[in-house]
Amino acid sequence: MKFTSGLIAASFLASAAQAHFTLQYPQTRGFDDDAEVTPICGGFNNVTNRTEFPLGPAQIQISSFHTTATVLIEVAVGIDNPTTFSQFNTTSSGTTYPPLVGFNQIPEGPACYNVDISSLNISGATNGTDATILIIYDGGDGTLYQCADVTLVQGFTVPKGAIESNITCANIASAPSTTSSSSSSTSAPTASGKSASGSDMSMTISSISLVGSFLLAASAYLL
Ligand SMILES: [Cu+2]
Repeated sequence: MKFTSGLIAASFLASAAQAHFTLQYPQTRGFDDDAEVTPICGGFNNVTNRTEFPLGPAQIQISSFHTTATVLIEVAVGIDNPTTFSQFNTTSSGTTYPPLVGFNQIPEGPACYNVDISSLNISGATNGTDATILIIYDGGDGTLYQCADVTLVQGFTVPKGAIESNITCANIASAPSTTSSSSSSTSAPTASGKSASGSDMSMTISSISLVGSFLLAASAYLL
């Protein structure tokens, strides 16, 4: 991966006609590339389908179509159709819990995460509880959203074939706090070997863009 001026150009010129990212598993509430910028669920405001999802160990897979992107995955539990960011990462009684995946930076291609909702010890997250998983994504052309509506099922495991078999799912520790931009992942994939002279600048621009784009999302934790 090279951070050259091409990356900057790509960030500004990325066409809405090209996919930003897709959600492979669990099943998305809906995907509309042009509406993906619309909070909080990428233009899909109503729950139309709910699939079973493990209450325990599970995987979430997306496919990313930007050279580099940052991913944040949150869950709302016990709410039929969350409509605001403040309904994520917090119980009905106001207790906060961390995101499933906190500000993970990824290269282009598939990205898979091991998650375990039961490990968050969310009161009210039991067998049969409704939940909505929210993927927030920034590939440099705006903050994008997709949701997946699920029912948490004890003992359920991700069906074979739901996750691409040739990829490794990452164990990403949820960020304990997102009140500071310093908590976001800064471990960007570095230019292998020689880096172009514009590397530092494009990285800086990229970082500024990411921090700005995620401020709204991050503020949800503070509410
Ligand atoms: Cu995009």
